[in-house]
Amino acid sequence: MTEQIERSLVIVKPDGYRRGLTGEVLRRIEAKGYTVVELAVRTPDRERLAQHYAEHEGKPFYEPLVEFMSSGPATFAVIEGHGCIAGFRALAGATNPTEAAPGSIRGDLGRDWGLKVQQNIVHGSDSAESAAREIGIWFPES
Ligand code: D4T
Repeated sequence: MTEQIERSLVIVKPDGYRRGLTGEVLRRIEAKGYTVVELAVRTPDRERLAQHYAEHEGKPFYEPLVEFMSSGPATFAVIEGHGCIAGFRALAGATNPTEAAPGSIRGDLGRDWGLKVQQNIVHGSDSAESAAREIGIWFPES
């Protein structure tokens, strides 16, 4: 059991936004019972992406990842609820959409497009520390 109400940063990435999947992702979050407490559509800038993805700097998919993530509008949401960090990652499914279980967002709606970076529709924070850091980057006023 998680005692504290958690917050997680969710991004519907530019591929998900372009494909009109923002509503479907938010529907699944709300159907699960989590609350959307912040919501914004914006094209991610490279400076904040560099902060967000600092752990991946130097990896072969880093440049394609930043290029992809800054390629157009994305939907940023802060969601809230007990256990929502792990809960949303379960809703999202495995990073590789080919391996993501059917029933998950990536398993149902994503696929491998043969590109240098996985276009896997959503991002969700992976820990309470990451969530606090990422929410601070994208919603500094919250
Ligand atoms: P994000 O961070 O986008 O929610 O995805 P994950 O938490 O599931 O995955 P991640 O941080 O390890 O990777 C960030 C981003 O890079 C892409 N990626 C990742 C990729 O194209 N190839 C790879 O080998 C890895 C590890 C997918 C998500």
